Amino acid sequence: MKNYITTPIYYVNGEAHIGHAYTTFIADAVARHSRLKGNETFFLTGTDEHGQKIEESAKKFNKPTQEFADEISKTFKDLWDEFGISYDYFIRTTDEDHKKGVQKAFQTMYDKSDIYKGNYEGHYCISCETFFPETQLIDGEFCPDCGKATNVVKEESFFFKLSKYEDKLLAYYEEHQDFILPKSRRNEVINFVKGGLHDLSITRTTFEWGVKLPEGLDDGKHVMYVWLDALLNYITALGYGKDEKNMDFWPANIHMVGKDILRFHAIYWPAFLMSLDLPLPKHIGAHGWWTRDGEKMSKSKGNVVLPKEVADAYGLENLRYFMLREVPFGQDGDFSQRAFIDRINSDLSNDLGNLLNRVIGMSGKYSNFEINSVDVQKYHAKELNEMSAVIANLEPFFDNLQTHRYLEELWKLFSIGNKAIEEHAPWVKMKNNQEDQALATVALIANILAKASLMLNCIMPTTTSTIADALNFEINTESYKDLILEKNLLKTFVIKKVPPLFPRVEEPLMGQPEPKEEPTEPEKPKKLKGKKESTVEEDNLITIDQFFETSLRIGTILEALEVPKSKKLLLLKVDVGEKEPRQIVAGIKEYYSAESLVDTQVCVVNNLKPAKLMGFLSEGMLLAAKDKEGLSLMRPEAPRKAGSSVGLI
Ligand code: ME8
Repeated sequence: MKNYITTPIYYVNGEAHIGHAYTTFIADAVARHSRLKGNETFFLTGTDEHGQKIEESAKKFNKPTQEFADEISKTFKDLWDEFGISYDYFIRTTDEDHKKGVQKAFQTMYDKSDIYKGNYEGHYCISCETFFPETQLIDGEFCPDCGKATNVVKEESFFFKLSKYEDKLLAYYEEHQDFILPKSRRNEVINFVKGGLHDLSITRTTFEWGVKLPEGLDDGKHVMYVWLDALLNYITALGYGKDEKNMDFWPANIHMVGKDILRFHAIYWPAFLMSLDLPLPKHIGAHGWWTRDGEKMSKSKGNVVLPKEVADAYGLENLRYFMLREVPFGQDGDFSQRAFIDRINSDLSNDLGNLLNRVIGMSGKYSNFEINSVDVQKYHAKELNEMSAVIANLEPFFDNLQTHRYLEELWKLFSIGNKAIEEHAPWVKMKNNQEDQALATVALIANILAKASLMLNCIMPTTTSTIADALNFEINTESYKDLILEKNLLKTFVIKKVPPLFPRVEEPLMGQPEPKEEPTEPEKPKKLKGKKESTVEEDNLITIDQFFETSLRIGTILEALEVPKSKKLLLLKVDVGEKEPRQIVAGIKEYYSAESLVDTQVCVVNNLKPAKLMGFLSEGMLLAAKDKEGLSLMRPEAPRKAGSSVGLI
């Protein structure tokens, strides 16, 4: 099967921010997954370089427009290269081949009588490069999309007969229910079309930075409207108007876009294609908007998040994971470092990283890193079935671009693995001379990690390749077929040690650095007599890293209430130094009254998965000591700042 996947082509009026990176990451994941499944795949990205906005930006920087476009286009290309984006072609709308293709399309539509000359009178938003009828403006003047002031435009223009395609478009949406993804966005497009389509002005005369009209129609006055020029990139990149070399990839499987430009892709572009007698793309995927700490990102506010800065601080693949896991496709999402850190620590470090460390540790200890054929099926039929069921349900989430659900489901594999280790306690089996059982558990974990890596590869390509390397297999179409489609297990394998993949992050890594303490001369230790050898039983010991997987914080109780109908539970609001207090449901009602707790301090386990107790969400637990006589909460000896970490000394 041939699959063609595209990102929008980005305007060259500023550098890429995390919004652009998000679209590119999802499209890249779709392209990688398609390739892994053995499909012939063409992935396109590039830059949109014409139009009044770019011409004006170049003027501001006092640069010739082409030189300005060259510079910014290069920053996009360099960033995607540095990020390992697997594009097959990077198109620029200032490429000569593209311009020729656009002229051919214009001529074809003109010959079909879909283009005519008239006069345009109305409002134009330069920032959105969009015409608006007066009825749509805010306060008769401002752009309904970006809120900026519009300009009054009165000029001769060529028009595209968009109105002619109204019924055909509506019929197409009706027949192709999944043309627009998520489906929740369909209605907004349908209502727009039902509201009546005006013919579209597709040339401008008041500036020059655009594609000229085809030879016979060019009078030196008109240049093409930037959106006509831009949308056509999706076919000129395949050779339309030139050698048609890759036109067999058309129609696109998916155009990935932000919700801001859905209308252009779901209305204008299909109408242009109908006019050109070309098939329509199979899907338009419109994702939501990223904000920063709840606010729209803008240069003037100084709150733009630069993807390179984030990737340098937290790791590129952690960023890909976070963005695709955190937000349901189609909905808006907020970029907060706190949420990002929590994802790294809980999903990546605790769940995935921990399982990998455990398999490496156990295989080293039990069998010198080599596992020969063991009967996983015999001892772990239940887990193997659970694993297959999770994997069998995964693909539809990905196909519908619900990457957050896809990853949520995929993570169930790690719970199956971690639970199996607790239940089967292979260290006990080793002690009891049941080595085959212990090794079967290790092999189960290796298989879980191998299969999960194949499914996670499109989102975390390098990380999963490292995991595959540690498990001595390669991620490719054959192994996908073998381990996922045919549901086989790894046979013989040698496990390699790899350094921990997901170091925990304790404090935000971007913004103001924490002040460093001045180093002081260490005091010489006094001579003490102590034990030379440990007598602690070895088997259940943990390393210091394992201890640090638990995040302990000092919390101040702000509010305490009794949970109705519960003998044991109190509902607490606890300040743990975050923006919002945590809600914690604690089983301490028999020992403490609600009132006595307010304004006291406790020690909170801060990185537990939230759970529901009697219908109340609990986002942590408290440390306490309990014996026959009663229960005491663990509290700092003297008051500490809420959020101070409780560690080892
Ligand atoms: O619109 N959150 O280019 P553009 C999420 N050249 N995504 C965001 C975002 C945010 N805050 N900001 C930008 C154009 N994006 C045209 C496209 S296609 C034929 C022509 C992403 O540079 C999102 O994908 O303004 C959005 O649609 C795109 O960048 C707009 O990029």
